[in-house]
Amino acid sequence: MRFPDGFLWGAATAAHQIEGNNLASDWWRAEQAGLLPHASGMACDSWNQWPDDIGLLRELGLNAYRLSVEWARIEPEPGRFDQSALDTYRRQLEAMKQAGIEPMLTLHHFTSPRWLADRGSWSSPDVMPRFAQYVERVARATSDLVRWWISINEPSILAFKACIEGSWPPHQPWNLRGYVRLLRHAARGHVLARRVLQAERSDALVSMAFAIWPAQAARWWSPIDQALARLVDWLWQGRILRRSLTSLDWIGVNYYSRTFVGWPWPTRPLGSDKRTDFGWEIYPAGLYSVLRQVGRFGKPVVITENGIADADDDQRAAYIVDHLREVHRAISDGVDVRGYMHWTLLDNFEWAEGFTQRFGLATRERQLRPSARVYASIARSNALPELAAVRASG
Ligand code: IFM
Repeated sequence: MRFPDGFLWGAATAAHQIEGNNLASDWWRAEQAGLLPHASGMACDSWNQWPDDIGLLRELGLNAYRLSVEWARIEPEPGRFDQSALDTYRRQLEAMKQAGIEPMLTLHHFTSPRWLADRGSWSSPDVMPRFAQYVERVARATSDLVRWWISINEPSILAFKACIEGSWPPHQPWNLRGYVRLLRHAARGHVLARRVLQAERSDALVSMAFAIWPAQAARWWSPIDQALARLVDWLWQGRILRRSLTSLDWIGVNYYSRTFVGWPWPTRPLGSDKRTDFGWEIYPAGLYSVLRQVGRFGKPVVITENGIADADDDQRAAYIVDHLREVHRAISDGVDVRGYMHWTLLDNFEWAEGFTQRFGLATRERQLRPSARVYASIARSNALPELAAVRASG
């Protein structure tokens, strides 16, 4: 089961989750104010220990790394750009290039500068020119080193958590207007970011990373549940993807599991009993169907996130292999999949769950888990081994 030549084998991270001391961000402020159950603190201290992170990628033989730059660090006050922060990111990118690791750079991964939050954050139209200005600074400082870009990570999750559930900054439960505006501004912000990036570097490849949890009818025989599943799919994830299609050079897919929808809303977990520490159902076949679904748009696709909370590492190796089989199946059926970024390199700050959910190929102390070796051997050989061999090797 070989993968195409040049396939990108990587890991993915996000600045707030690993860097530590993200002082000027809306998340930091909310954490300190006790509006969130956990505080990120030093996180994985990657702001200082990034050479070790790159060392891990090298040890694993990965040829790609998806990381994010933090807007709050780069522009801690409106219009004041911190050159030393940009220089730090540049050094990381240079080190990656020297190590033969292709960077994939995310420009916005959930967190925003406090000053932006004070002005209405992504629900205010002011965000769009501000975002474009910030992207321009990042592009000027780094675009010679970066070809693959992600403008915004999982806008639908951000909108849901911030403006429906209200559990994330800016904590606005059932602000439907804010929800719609956030998604609209994210879509427009992406278009502006792409324009800026391609003005700086004409071969820049720009996407968003879309959280795609296929919605399925809780009771397959119920027309109401089926209609609801289609509606949720469309409102929650399909709409922004289709709306942005003409301005996507490729499609970034974050896939973890599926979701069941019905009326009345299902109160107990449905699907199989195979679950992660987070309680998410392990459902590799869903990745195949998502890849087929987005493959129809005829653009290159990258799995920008896929991973498992598994503190004792007894499920991760099989999880990786089972999902990669589905990726391989989609490629064999004609989907132009270019890469796979495993979420995540290190156990990190998992947002409202703090450090309780361990998604890392390595611990915060940078100890690689046994499953990381399985992933490394797949990446090195650019092929999937027989499942039996993987299981036997533990
Ligand atoms: O940790 C997150 C990441 O920031 C965005 N996608 C889902 C991951 C796991 O919950």
